[in-house]
Amino acid sequence: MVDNWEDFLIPYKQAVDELKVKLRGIRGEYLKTDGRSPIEFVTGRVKPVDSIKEKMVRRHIDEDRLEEDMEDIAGLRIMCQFVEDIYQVVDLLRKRTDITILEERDYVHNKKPSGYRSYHIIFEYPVQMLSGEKKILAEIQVRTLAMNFWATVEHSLNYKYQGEFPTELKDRLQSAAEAAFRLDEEMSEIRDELQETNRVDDTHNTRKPSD
Ligand code: 0O2
Repeated sequence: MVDNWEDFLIPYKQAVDELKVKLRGIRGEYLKTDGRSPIEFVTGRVKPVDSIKEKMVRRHIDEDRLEEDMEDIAGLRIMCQFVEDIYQVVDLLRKRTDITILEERDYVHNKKPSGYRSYHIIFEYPVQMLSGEKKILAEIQVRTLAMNFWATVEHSLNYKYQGEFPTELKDRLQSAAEAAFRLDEEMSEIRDELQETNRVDDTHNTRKPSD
């Protein structure tokens, strides 16, 4: 049983705070070296106690098994401009030595029935406590700005409808999710074309007049 929720959540809060700094640091480093970053912005939160309790009921998680069975008490989100950036960020996370990835769920190319898309990474993270090292479970969701827009709005509507959307609304949300994904694809194509144009221009500009 959890005697004191505030105490129970201390390592999770520590992990979220540390990881926000680290991930924002990567963005800064990218901007300095490449002029652009696959990470647009980072958010993080500790799951509110009410949501933990609600999820314990929904997923039949025993309070004694919370640390092992609830993976997203500490949650980070990384927002990217392009779908390709998501995979660049995932690769980067795979190489880090301060996190141990336990599971990856690619809901970007395997969307959920609701239409939801994101790349989820479940990992173990060591937090240095007064009592010594404590390994906690945490989740990072990596998504585009368009995926984040859809998920944010859908989540707030979900709250209102308690997950029981009328069929028509469910269908419209699914097609809105597809529209968001088409927007992502279109933006990637525009970027590719611009890069190709710049590449051709550069080639012409570097040719000597006699060429
Ligand atoms: P919150 O409030 O964001 O913390 P389950 O929750 O059972 O569906 P599971 O297997 O625990 O899913 O993990 P999954 O599906 O990999 O990730 C669950 C989290 O992904 C959710 O956390 C949401 O953050 C997000 N998510 C998954 N599906 C949807 C969706 O259809 N719409 C939106 N907006 N977000 C989704 P929580 O704890 O449910 O909620």
